[in-house]
Amino acid sequence: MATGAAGDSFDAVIVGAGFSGLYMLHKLRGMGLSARIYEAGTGVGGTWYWNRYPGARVDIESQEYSYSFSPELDDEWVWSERYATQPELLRYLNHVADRFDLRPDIQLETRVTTAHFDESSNRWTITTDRGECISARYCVMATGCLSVPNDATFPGMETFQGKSWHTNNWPRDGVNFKGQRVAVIGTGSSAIQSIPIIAAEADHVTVFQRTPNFSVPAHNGPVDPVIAADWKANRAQRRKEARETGFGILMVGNNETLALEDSPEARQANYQARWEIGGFALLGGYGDLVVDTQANDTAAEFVRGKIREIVKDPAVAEKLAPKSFPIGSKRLCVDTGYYDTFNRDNVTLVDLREEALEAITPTGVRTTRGSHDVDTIVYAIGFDAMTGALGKVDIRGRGGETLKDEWADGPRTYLGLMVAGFPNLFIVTGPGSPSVLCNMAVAIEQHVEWISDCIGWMGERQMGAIEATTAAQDAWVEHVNEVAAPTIFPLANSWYMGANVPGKPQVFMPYIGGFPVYRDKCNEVAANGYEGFTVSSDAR
Ligand code: NA7
Repeated sequence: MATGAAGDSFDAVIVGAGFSGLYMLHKLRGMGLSARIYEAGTGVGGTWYWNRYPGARVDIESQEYSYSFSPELDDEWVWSERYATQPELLRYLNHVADRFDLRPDIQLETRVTTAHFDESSNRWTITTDRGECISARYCVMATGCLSVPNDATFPGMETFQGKSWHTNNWPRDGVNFKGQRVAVIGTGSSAIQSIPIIAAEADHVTVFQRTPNFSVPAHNGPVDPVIAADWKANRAQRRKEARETGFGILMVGNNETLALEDSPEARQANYQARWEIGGFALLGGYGDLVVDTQANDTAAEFVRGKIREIVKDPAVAEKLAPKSFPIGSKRLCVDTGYYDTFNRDNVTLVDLREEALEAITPTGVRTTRGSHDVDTIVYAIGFDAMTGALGKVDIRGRGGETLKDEWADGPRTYLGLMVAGFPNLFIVTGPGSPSVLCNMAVAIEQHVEWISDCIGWMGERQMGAIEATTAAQDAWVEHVNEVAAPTIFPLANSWYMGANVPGKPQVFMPYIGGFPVYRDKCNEVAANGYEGFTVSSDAR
């Protein structure tokens, strides 16, 4: 592991050693630039380093949720499961770090605390929690969209006498639930993946649900040898096809037919076939599910029907059936045996809409209807998504303006890549880009390649600073909102909207115009000499 000395100077500092940071470092080094990653964790892997809760796995098929930049890497890495587990993904990212000899330029156990732009030198001054002060021409925030926990607190949390864990900061040695009474608070993806596994081990699990979520079966298992062989033989083509889909995912089999054009019987058969395939295939069922609420409701009702079929107690099934938002407007969960878990004798569902959570007590969880004594509490309450990690660093641009202040009413970026007033600061998969509404592997590669091309272009011309103009940023933000407005996405209190974090401005953050449209726009901007950016030639 590298250790930076005080006064180090680089062409670029990269914050974070997850999927984005590792590829960014590889690209910049390949261009002959000096770069260093600073990473808070004790290892590389980002999301897949921190989220070690039982059952953690990716919700996009492994073949697609991986880097495409190196055919050799693609050929030598064999995924064992259709949806890779967290340990397998972490092994993969460690393999990438070794294979491309990245570790000498990664400094672990170091949190970047401040990043200030110095207008006289057109460089960033970056400080860390180890007291280092580093200078870099460029600062790349590869800090992830879901990396800072939602720090919502519950009254009395500190009084609990048992053990408690957050899913996104899970102990490395795991947790032994044998003989334990466990409370799980939250029913998002992390809870939905972990509850079936915890319930199989614990004495009793009480699930505290504020909003029920839609979930579809993963039908996980070993990678289908036919699919593996097809991808091996046609990988470049399959990757290309994926990049031409709106969400950067090929294996959902997008159907462009409109839902209401099919008869109810044909729709049912289509949804059933897609339910049997598993995963996001259901949302690929019709071309209008994300834009037409009536169409959407046919898919939502299909899943509610499945919940009523699977869960034996009709009252519990009704509590689990989401009715307050369109399916897909919150990220669809992909599970293994989630609904069936509520048929177990040792699982109880507490509906927080009927009995509000009042406090955590020394012995458990108290609601308006009474106390639930437990030995362990699992907080699966999500993340301060998309802006959380950027807000944790004191980022100051021109005139000492802070990013926090600039974004007080919600994030504003040009293309989700840069912010007016913050020259030479790049964000990988920032708000205003497809990011979390795209296969993250696809979104990350496109951003890293755009950023490295931009840095290369600047270097060739000996330019000192590049900065988004306010006009281009305003127009982009307007476009992002315009595209989102007619869709189902603003209709949910989701983390896409910032609605899960108390006090956070509610703005739809990702770009929903589709990955190909977005990529073409980024390419066009670059081809036109970085249209919408001001470039100054004062390299010092
Ligand atoms: P999510 O999807 O944000 O889920 C968090 C859950 O925690 C959700 O059910 C929330 O209910 C619940 N929550 C949050 N705050 C509270 C409080 N104060 N009281 C009760 N319940 C609460 O996070 P995940 O980690 O599961 O998944 C995040 C993403 O990671 C996922 O979408 C995948 O992309 C991977 P709410 O719905 O807000 O009422």
